[in-house]
Amino acid sequence: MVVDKKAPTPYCVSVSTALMQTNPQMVELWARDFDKGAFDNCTPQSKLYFTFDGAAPIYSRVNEEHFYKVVGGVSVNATAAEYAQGKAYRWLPTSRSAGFVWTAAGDYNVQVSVWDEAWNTDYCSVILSVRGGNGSRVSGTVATASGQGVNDVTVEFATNAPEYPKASQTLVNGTFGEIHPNGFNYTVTAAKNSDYLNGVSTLDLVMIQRHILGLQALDSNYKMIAADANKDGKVTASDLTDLRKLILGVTTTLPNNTSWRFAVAGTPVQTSPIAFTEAISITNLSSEMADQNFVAVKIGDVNGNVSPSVHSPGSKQKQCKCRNERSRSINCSR
Ligand SMILES: [Ca+2]
Ligand SMILES: [Ca+2]
Ligand SMILES: [Ca+2]
Repeated sequence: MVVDKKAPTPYCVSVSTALMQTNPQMVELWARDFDKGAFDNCTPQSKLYFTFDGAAPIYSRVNEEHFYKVVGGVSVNATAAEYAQGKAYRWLPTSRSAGFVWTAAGDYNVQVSVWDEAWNTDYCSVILSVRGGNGSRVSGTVATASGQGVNDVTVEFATNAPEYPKASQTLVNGTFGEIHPNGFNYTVTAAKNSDYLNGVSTLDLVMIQRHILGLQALDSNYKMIAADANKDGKVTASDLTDLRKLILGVTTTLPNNTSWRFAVAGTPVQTSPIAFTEAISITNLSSEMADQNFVAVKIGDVNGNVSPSVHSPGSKQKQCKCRNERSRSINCSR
């Protein structure tokens, strides 16, 4: 039997975050939020424990969630109220990490302790920068080029803070709007990847074919994005192949593309190759920002008959199967 007497090697990262808009304002962070790849000679990384200030959870309760504090060098039970005031720790066995609450803005020296399964420990010191809880609302609309709002689009805000990225869904009219902490840079993206067949028919194939043959060019750059089914930056016969398989029911998705793509409204779409801006960049959010809009492009639909408020992914195909139980799927997908 080998006894592990060597402490883990901590590897930590400083963190910036903001107070949440709660009353009273607070932010809860997990010791693991500061980990950047600590390792040990015996314990695998996924089995390491993380706490603050060298304070271990109550050993007999290590497999249950509990609040604890250190009194005279010993970990003892604490209350949720003490935790909310930043006077105790919370142990979460599922993440093998302690949590702690900060209730005021400021820069803090934080000691993150890493423990192996033999309870050897070492720590690293990092700086936590907690910013004031003031936030600003960022809002916009996701709509097709013809102005129809698209619902259930996932709008994601990313920034360098542990509680991010954060995502929300657009409402039935395609709008989104949420308060985010000031003082951060954000990258905002939109995504929707359901119901590939929505709005895609043989008429679209005909129009794309006429474009490829030079008989009638697609008359908007957004239509070029829609026609580029295999997402290779150009509109060719390969796109027709992928779309035809979709229409015939041979495939239910496009192998190289999502069902929707989103361009930042008001930014140019280049067509050779097809290229466009897919993320909104916000620098140092400091005040309300409205009209952060995206243009939604349904891949494969160049004549614009997509239904922008289809809720459940694949609902059309399901209905179709019921109606055509005895017939081939080729009949039902039109
Ligand atoms: Ca060890
Ligand atoms: Ca293509
Ligand atoms: Ca169409």
